[in-house]
Amino acid sequence: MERAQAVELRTLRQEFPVLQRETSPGVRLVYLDSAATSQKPRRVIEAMSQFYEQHNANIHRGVHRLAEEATAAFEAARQLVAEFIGAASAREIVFTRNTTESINLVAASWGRANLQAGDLVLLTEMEHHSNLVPWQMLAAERGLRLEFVPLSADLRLDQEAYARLLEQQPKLIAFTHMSNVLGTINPVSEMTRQAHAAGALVLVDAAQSVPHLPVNVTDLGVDFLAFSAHKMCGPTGIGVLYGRRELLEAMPPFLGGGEMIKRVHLRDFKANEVPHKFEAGTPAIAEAIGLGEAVGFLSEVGMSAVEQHGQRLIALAMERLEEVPGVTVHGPAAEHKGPVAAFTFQGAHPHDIAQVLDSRGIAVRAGHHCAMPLHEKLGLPATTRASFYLYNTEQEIDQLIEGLYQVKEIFG
Ligand code: C6P
Repeated sequence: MERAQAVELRTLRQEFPVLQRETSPGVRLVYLDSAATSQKPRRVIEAMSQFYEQHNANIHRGVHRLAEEATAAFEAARQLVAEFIGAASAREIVFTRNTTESINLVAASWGRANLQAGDLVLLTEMEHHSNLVPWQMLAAERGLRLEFVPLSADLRLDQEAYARLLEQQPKLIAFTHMSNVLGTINPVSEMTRQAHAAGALVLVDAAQSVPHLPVNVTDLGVDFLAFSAHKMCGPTGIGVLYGRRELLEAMPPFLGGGEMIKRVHLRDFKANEVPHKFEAGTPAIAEAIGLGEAVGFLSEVGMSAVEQHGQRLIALAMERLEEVPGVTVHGPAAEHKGPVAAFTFQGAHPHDIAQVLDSRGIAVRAGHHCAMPLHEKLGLPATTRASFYLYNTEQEIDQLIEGLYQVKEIFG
């Protein structure tokens, strides 16, 4: 039985120490910036401290007791991550620093080995800079063509335009599962099926989806999938690249150094097996263990329960935000969105809105959210973004709305 069936999801707040703090005397923190980074439950913090207090050693090197314990804990975390996203094997899980590094790894390794001048890489107009710039860099180096699936009028992806772009036979389509600005959830399974039928591989930026939805790479059929621990109750400094094993095995290494080799001579080397081939140098060991603990926590809560809670919150937030005169929420209808609401407020700059909210203990993000081309497309220099996670409550949405009425009073 999923734990959420026995425990009210909102009581999980108690497990997040930072959510108990005040931002100034008498002002309790209302954290609505989980799309930037989530808060961490006590058990993740404790798992990392416990590692440093009891087991700290480098991994895959020593034969002493601590080195063996550290190696076992690190590899156990990899296994937990593999099971969490439905990968066939832990060998398909490469630990990186974050989503950004995972995408750069594919661009630098698979991209350089497989793409030539004139080849087409398909992206979309709603990508985060992490899934644009690595391809722009590779396109400049290799003479690739980049094309972009446009937005539809309701701020989803234009699927007819996608089908037409596939006729140009791209080598790769790289797109986000869930937009960090619009909240749009893209139909990964269907888009992947079409891409494969057209002969393209698929990379999914799952930085925002793995924290919020059940994601199963085998069911989705994707070739690569990238995400970050810090947005899913885990620590900063560690991310994941899932890659289909035969693809990873055929790819050249990304960074060179210790751990990624089997043998080294003065003039050449033999690369290690996957996934170690892509993990040069001492990795983020405590962070991997923290990620494993976060995965355990989310699995106990149940990702369906996390998804349903997010859907309830975003539906309510959209309804309440749209009642505030002058507020426009940018994104599709709530049923097509994850729990992210980026909005503008007539007469008030997004940074001013964020500052007024901050004075009331409410943390939101203002700016372009690392999606400048998307904001350009929307004709907006910036938006204010409230994002929700499993620890947020309906009462916090009330507090956000009250804060916005204060913004209205101040800025007219
Ligand atoms: N978005 C946000 O506030 P990193 O920084 O590598 O962990 O994740 C990059 C990234 C990639 N794709 C998407 C869809 C993302 O949302 C992010 C991170 C944060 O929206 C920080 S810019």
